[in-house]
Formats: sequence, C-alpha cells, structure tokens
Amino acid sequence: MFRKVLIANRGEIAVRIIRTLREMGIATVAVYSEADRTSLHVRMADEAVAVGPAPSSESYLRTDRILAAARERGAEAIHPGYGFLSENADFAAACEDGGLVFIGPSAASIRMMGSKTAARRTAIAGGTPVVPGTESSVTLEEARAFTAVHGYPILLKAVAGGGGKGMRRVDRDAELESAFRNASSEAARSFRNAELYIERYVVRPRHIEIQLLGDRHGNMIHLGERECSLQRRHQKVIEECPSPLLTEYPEMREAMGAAAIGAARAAGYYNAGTVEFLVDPERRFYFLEMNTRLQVEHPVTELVTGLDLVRLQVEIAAGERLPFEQRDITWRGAAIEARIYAEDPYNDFLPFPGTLTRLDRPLGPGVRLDGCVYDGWTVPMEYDPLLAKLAIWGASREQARQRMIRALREYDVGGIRTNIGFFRQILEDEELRAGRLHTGFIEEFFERHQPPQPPADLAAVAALAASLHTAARVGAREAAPGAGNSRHSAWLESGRNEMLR
Ligand code: MV4
Repeated sequence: MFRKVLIANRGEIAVRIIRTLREMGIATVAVYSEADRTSLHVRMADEAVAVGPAPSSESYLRTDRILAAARERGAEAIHPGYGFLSENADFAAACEDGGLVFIGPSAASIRMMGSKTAARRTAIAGGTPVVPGTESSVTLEEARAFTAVHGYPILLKAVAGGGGKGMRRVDRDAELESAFRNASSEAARSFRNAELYIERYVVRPRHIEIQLLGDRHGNMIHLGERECSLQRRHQKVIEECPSPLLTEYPEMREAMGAAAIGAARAAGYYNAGTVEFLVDPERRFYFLEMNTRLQVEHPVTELVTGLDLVRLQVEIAAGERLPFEQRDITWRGAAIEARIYAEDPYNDFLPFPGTLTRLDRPLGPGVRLDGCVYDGWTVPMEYDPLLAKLAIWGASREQARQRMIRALREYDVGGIRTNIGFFRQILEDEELRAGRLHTGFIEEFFERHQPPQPPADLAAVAALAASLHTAARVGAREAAPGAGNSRHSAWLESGRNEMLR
C-alpha cells in the first residue's frame, strides 16, 4: 500500500479524501492556491504545498506544479477528486510516465469516454443501448439528411461536450441551421472542438446513473444506481439512492447494472466510474455518457451499500483485487444528498461568497456532513461555492426525507446566503414525496411554488418573531395543553434563533 498520497483538489472532496487516507494510515499532501491558504483541506493534511495564484488555470490545473509537488514530497500516488484534472487523460498519462500512480482509470479509458461519439461506439460494442443518433460527428448537410429519415425532435450535442454546453434541441427544419451554428461555435469556445453529433431528443427523461467498481485484474461489479433527475441548468441539486423508479421496478437495476458493466468492459475500465443513463417515460433506458472519476454524489451510494469508495479506489490503484463479488453487494435503506451552496436560490442561484459569521451543523441519527467550512472562514470567490454535502440515511425513503428536513432545520449558516431554505421547500413538495421525478422538475417546481420572502431587517424581524413566538406559545398552551410548538413557522424559528444569540 502507498505510504503517502497527494490530493490534487480542494474543498469538501479534498477533505473527504484526506479522511479516508488518514483512516488507512497513509500520509497526505495537500496542494493549495493563494485563495485557499486558510482552507480546511490545508489544515487537515499532513503537509501542504502552494501551487500558484487563485485562478485554477494557474494552480489546481497546473500539472507541472502538482507533479513537482508530489515528487518533492515523496508521494507515490495522486488522487484527483472530481473536476479539475480528474478527467484529464494527459494528466493521468503524465502521472504514470513520471512513476506516480493516478488513482483512477487508465489514460486510454479517460480519453475514450471523453469523446462522446467514441463513448457511444464503445457502449454499442459493449451491448449497451444508446439513444438513436449518429455514431460520428456530422456536418449541417448530414444533420439535414438524418432528420429527413428520423424526424424531430433532435438534440445536437458537442463531441467533446458534457454538462450541457454546446447542446441544442431542434424541433423543426427551420431551426436546424441556426441551432447547428450556435451549438458548434459554443462547442468551439468551450472545448476548442466544434464537432457536433445528433441524438433523438428524449422527452421528460429521468437521469439515473450506475456506480461501477473494477479492479486491474478484470473484475467488475456495480453498486446500484443514483437518481439524479433533480437538476438545474445541468447542475445536480438532490441525489438519492435507490431511485424511486427502480424500487418500483427492481429488475431494471439488474438490466442497467449489466448494461453499465458492458460499456465499461468495452473501454477496458478499472477503478471507480459511473455510467449515466436517460430513462424515458416508457422506462426504456439509454447510455448517455460515462464519468471516469469519483462523483460528487458518491456518499449516497456509500450510505446504502456501507462501502467506502475512496478506500476502494486507493486499494484498486495499489493493485489489489476487489474484496467482494457482485452477490456480496446489498443495499440497505435509502439515502438523499443535498448540495449546500453559498448562493441565493431566489435570485437566480447567484453565487453568494462571503465570511461565515455563524455555523450550526446538523447532527444526530443518519446524518453525514461532508464539508469544508468552519466558523469565520471566507468562502473564496474563485471557485464553485459548494460548502458541504448533507447526506442522510433512513430505513426508508420517507424516513430519509423526514430526517433531511429535520437536519436542514438544525443547519444554520450566518453571514452568507445558502440554498438550505430552498431544500426544505423542495423536500416538502408532494411530487418529490411521491417520487415522481424528471429533469424538468425544478423548473416546474418554481411554477408551482412562491419563494419565501427573505427577511429585510433581521433585528426587527427577530423582535417581532420573538413576540409572536411568545404569543403563539401562550395561545398553544391555552388551546391545547401539552401540544407544544412543533408547528411554528420558519419565521418564528429564525427569529427565535436570533434572539437566543
Ligand atoms: C439528453 C436529453 C434528452 N435527450 N439527450 C443534459 C446534460 C448532458 N449530459 C445530457 N443532457 C441531456 N441529454 C437526449 N438524447 C436531455 C438532457 C438533459 C438532462 C439530462 C440529465 C439531467 C438533466 C437534464 C436537463 C436537461 C436536459
């Protein structure tokens, strides 16, 4: 096993990786930019190396400085986390060329899945169903020919894409040319590759992904699915395991698991990876893409399977065999994860970095909090303002949902805006409770619900809330002795919390 590992990342995922490495008795080397001098991952690691100024292009994406830091400090392996260099095939290759182990798949697998058309061809070779479309990039004329045969709606997608950039839905001939040009120039700007391919547009799909784990000896298993249909502008908002749909149709889990393994085997895949599927309203599923990294939402899989995916990644990278087989994997209960962001959900989710003046964390049964913040820390403006992931386990989905609402009520962050209140609203939603999820859910949610008005003057509100609270308590005692105050509003609760301080 490795004695020392460098973590080429920041924020909550760097902290999460350091925790497992510490449990394994492996020394840790953090890297950090000037903006992250005081960040938690730097404090928690055994050693830390500065790799450059705040912009990630000058620090967390600088392969040369990161490799130099690993060599200088005697690290034997590099964990890339997610984002940054995690799906950079050249970086994976540079690690191996420099005698360092990249904790992830081979550079060849990353490269293959990085091209969405190559990924589709690989999936087809592995016997995995893909959305009907083209197997290579197309010209505008070829796009016209495709729609003449297959009709509309279609989705133009960037070959080098992912994350929705360079993607355009087209519903009729008249729109095709301008959509093609727009998508192509957006792809060129985002990925320095203007190539587009075509898929049939799947209407109101669910997004369900399968977690895979393979060792370097040819063994591969799946760890079930995550339901990731709740997204906003291609950013996941809530993830859960299991998917309410597959709880209803468990035979789909086996079929999707086998399909995911087929695609990954065709890519010669090892380490942890995720195959994303679209599921249409008739419950047909289609390969969408493969993520060749640990994912943000991996904790829900960990909570339900009882496994530590980072530990397994490290063991696999060190050449060990998978310590179990498919039949040993069991799923217990249900888990839901909420991504807690410094942002204003009622002002177009604008990032809201700043200094934390107060931090009360949720605790208690079934609560897991993967965070990177502490009281007094300033959230840097330069990066994704993810503060923490609140992952909740319950014996059932409904228990996990109720527990999540309880935990969100305990969660109190001051000094910045967060999406905590928004999650409380979403988790109370009847459609969510019923498990009727699809990728248009969040948009429709905003049509169904009015945003709660944020308090304008906290001090005045606190005073008012306190007096209302007292009145309500007296009223409640008189109306129903012993009924307590469990039905008080969020207003009263926030006012009371203010007063207690
Ligand atoms: C699709 C689709 C419908 N049909 N492909 C969005 C991000 C990218 N990874 C793939 N995406 C989609 N691909 C076909 N053929 C709808 C989406 C999509 C979506 C997918 C998953 C989660 C949220 C989404 C929101 C809008 C569109």
